[in-house]
Amino acid sequence: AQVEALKGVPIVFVIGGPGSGKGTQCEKIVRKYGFTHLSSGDLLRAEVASGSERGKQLTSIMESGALVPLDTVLGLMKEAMLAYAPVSKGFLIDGYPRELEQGTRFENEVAPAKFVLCFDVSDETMTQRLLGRAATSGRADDNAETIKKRLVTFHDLTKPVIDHYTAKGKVKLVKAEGSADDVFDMVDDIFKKENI
Ligand code: B4P
Repeated sequence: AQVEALKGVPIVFVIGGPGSGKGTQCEKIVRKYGFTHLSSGDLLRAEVASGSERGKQLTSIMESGALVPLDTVLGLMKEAMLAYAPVSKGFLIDGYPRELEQGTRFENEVAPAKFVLCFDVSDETMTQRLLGRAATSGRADDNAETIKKRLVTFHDLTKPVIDHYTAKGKVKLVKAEGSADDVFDMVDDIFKKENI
């Protein structure tokens, strides 16, 4: 059953490879449109930082560049959405779904997504951006070896998600090689056209 409190609230999935600019663009969307931004990666890192039992197993998975188990991510996402549901104008679900089943389970158990915002960037550019972020992020997964594995995970598991929603006519594809501001101009056009 879907979540009653989320009926009628617009939900946008934001996907793309590691370092494709998901988090960066979501911040800009929030500034202009006031959506609630929920990043699966941020939720997982917060869970790790909390020192919880659930968090303990996550660090090594994230360091390996693999996906954490679906039930963990979906559980965290659902909890956060319920907490914000009474005040939210809409949700940006950033970094999710990363595999097909994440999308199906979310749409069955939470609510359907209005559309899927998808950032298209070459592996070379993603690698450069993440290596750039490594200098300041302190993130265990921003290193050359893990980045390579994250790209493999993206091509193997997340590309099929993009194909699936493209076939359903739900994907808004953004070529995101340019500067963050240039990319946002394209994102903004999409949000305007969708009347959000
Ligand atoms: P995430 O936290 O989602 O990490 P990410 O893919 O690197 O995206 P992020 O949003 O942080 O970076 P952005 O592109 O904005 O995932 C980390 C890990 O968590 C995964 O590997 C996985 O293990 C786990 N995980 C997360 N979600 C999961 C799920 N649903 N299921 C299972 N496991 C999950 O920015 C990157 C850098 O590029 C920044 O430094 C930024 O400043 C720069 N940048 C952005 N746009 C730019 C532009 N246009 N030009 C120049 N630089 C730009």
